[in-house]
Amino acid sequence: MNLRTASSTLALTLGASLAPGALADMPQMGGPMKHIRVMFDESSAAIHLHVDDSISTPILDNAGGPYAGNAGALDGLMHNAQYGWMVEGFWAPPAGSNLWIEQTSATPGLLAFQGGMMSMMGSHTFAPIFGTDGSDSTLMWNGLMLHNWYAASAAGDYTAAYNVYFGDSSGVPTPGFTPGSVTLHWTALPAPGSLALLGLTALGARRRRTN
Ligand SMILES: [Cu+2]
Repeated sequence: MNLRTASSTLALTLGASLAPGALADMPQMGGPMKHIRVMFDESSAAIHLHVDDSISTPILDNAGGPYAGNAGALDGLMHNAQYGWMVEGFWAPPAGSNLWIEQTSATPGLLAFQGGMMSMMGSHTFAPIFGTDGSDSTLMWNGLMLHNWYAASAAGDYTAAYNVYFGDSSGVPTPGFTPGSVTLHWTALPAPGSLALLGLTALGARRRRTN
């Protein structure tokens, strides 16, 4: 091996080992924020949830990684954090109550990890939530914008249903209030640009035309 070949081999090796890790220390949301607005109607004592339908169904994908620190929980999984819980209007839980989010059902294989505000990645713990790894199905929520991470290891369509309710410090519902309900949707795709992605994109376009 002459000197020129040796140095270009070294450059290739460095490039391959540095580029992905250096650029992908923290996972990407996967697209624009898709907010679930959480409103409280005091006159009917009911919580209402509204999903932003202007943003299309989030894609769980395996772009990026391996990730630094706790974000390593997403390594090797397709993932997305576009969905964000967001309080709308000026209201507070009744005295002695907190806001709780409960996952009431989900497609088997859908995993969830605790996030936070996208502008404060340091606040994301990536702790398993909503039944993942034996965690509780409920999550106390402080009302600040919350973008949790969803992940899956198998391609396909996933859904999860949630109630948002007032409860005491251990999650026991506060009597007299109607919870809000919502179902969220994702599609898991193995790799951007792959044949699977092209096929599903074509399928999606066909579905839209027939709707
Ligand atoms: Cu947000």
